[in-house]
Amino acid sequence: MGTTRRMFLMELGRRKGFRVESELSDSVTHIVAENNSYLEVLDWLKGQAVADSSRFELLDISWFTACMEAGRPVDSEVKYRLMDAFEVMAENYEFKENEIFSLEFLRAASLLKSLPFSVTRMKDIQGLPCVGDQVRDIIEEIIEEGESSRVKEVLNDERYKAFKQFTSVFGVGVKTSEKWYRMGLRTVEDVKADKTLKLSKMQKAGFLYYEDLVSCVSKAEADAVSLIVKNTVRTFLPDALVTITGGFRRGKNIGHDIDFLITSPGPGEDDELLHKVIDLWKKQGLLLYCDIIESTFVKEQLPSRKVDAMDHFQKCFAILKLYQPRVDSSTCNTSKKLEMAEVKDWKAIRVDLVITPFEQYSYALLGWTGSRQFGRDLRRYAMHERKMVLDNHALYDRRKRIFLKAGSEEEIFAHLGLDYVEPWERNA
Ligand code: DCT
Ligand code: MG
Repeated sequence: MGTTRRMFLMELGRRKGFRVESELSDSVTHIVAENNSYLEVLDWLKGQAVADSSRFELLDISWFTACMEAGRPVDSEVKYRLMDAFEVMAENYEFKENEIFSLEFLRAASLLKSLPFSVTRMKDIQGLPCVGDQVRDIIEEIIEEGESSRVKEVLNDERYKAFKQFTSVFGVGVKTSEKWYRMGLRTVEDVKADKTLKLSKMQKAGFLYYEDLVSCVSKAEADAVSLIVKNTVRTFLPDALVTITGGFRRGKNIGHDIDFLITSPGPGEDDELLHKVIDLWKKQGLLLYCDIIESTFVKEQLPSRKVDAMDHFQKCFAILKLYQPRVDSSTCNTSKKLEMAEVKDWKAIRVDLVITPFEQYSYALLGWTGSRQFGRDLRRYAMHERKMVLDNHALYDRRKRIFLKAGSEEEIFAHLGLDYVEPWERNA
């Protein structure tokens, strides 16, 4: 993996009390790789001067992230190899815009995550939902051979590898990737080097801050940004409610961005708040990029019936400059001080701000907390089992033809006739 990402993950591991080495030595117990197959890592190991390579556990990055989430080493069994395989398959189908197959694998990954036991034999998955033929085949291969030929094929596929790189850039989706791939481009470097390409403002920022943005956001960084957002919002609106949503609210320790929901119990709505916040950050030199989208909400409009519809809130997709604490320079000599002055002391962080009217806040909170899959299934449940339409703004009872008000997430679950599900239980 890239240097910045590796440094970031190593630092994260150390902060969680893990011992992380960058060189292979006899003290190493687990080897973590990203975007490499089991065989590739084995090949690499052969080239290293170690007496006995069988004592290492070879693991994928998904195992490492699971450990960071749990705060301890988790069982390194077939489960993580399977989840990783499913993620690769789902992603590859997403790149091919085959939503049905992509969902099949995402659901299978969720199912595995929620299983209270480990899968070691085919018998373990008997009778489970969400296990279609494709999923079954891969489980069988991995249980029997330790890896899947189909997944390996995808990982080595030229198109998959190129799309994986392209879509890792902020502002680049499947459509743009397709275009670049057809032009013969294969890597992020290829795109950067091609001066004839017309990039959007978003993509330009994506390339400019690429290293920082792919390295992920830690919980500590999320907390630091949260303080900045709260302080800025409250200078303009002292009683505003600012809540972290997305993966961090679900208890995740790392994320690709930080999502915030902002509302105010006071009378009237302030369309200007978001603009004031952004202007202040601009003045303070903290704003690296921003795209403000105005509200398109129409009063009394029925909730969207599409499970993946965008909501209508006023929002802003931004990149903020987060200054990072650095070593005290007062004890350094002059040349060291000069050297430190040149070192970048900030990190670019993706931040989403969403402004919601107070009476829609609980629905917005439920929607923006995610996970995407949890939200999608909750909407499907509402529609098919309750004849209700749920989106990020409201819940509408189609039989009674009324909107159901909710002052908390608990009330929304109650309207749906479901037991309350805590945010950290919504990861699958
Ligand atoms: N969401 C939504 N409408 C959107 C975008 C997102 O309702 N237009 C919901 C779905 C999940 C949640 O908001 C947060 O979205 P992400 O930030 O994409 O996901 P995440 O779960 O926070 O994961 P990550 O760690 O990758 O940010
Ligand atoms: Mg997020």
